[in-house]
Amino acid sequence: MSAQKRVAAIHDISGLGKCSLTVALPIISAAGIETAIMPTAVLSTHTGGFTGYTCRDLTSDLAAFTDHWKSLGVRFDAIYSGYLGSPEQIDIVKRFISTFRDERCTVVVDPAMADEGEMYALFDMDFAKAMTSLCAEADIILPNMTEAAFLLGREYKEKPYTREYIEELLKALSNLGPSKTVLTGVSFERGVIGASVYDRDMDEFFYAPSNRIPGYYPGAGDIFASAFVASYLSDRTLYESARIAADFVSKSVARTQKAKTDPRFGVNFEAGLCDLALELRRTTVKK
Ligand code: PXL
Repeated sequence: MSAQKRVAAIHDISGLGKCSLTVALPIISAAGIETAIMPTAVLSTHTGGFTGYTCRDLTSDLAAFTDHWKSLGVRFDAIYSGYLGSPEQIDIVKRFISTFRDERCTVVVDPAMADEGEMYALFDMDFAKAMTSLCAEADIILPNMTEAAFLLGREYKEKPYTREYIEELLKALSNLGPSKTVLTGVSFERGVIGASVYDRDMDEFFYAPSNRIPGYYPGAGDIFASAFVASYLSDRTLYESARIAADFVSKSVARTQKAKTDPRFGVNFEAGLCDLALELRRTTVKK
């Protein structure tokens, strides 16, 4: 058996509402990959639709976390960052990347900060600028359509999109630095939404479509990104990883819609973990 891979996941812990580390851990673990976690804050819930949540910021612990891990001589097959609380935390993640990056480490940045044309509560355009500079350090970024607009300082456009528009956007995002870009929330026609992928090294575009279920499902982007990381580190290609992640999210949202639960509490991804694990155990050769 080959050595177990290890991911460093840098996100908050939201106690209720299934997002960030509470989805990254189970999804990446289901792929048989070790997940070391650096929690950036502890909240009672995420900020998307709840009021009265608590938030304990852990910024002052993060440099010592990084230094302690370095002293232990560990390495990571991927560094995967998501929701971060401030430009200061973004600087700490940059330092983490420069401390641990090696030739076999993939840096994946999910610039979690906005959706549906709006910034999440607590963020502003200065944060978006700092996030753009973090994306410049990544190998792979996974913005949604709103985050893509804010990263580029452009106006957010509503769906449906044309292929030309999406391909131009993907190239502009790639020009920020990352060689691979996975753009979510891309819809060319009613009833279908998916992820568009651009690999600059190959100059190739792909589209991974799935059924669109109307409504806002907080945490779905984090579930997509975590399933993507799990798949990519399981030696799936960039496109295959986006397809597996899009399918995993779409099934999770469909289950939740069928159960008619309050979407703020997150989607039912747990029921799909066994199938995801089985799919990722099958061996394939990376191109
Ligand atoms: O990426 C989703 C997310 C994660 N963590 C916190 C959030 C959100 C979205 O609102 O508020 C704390």
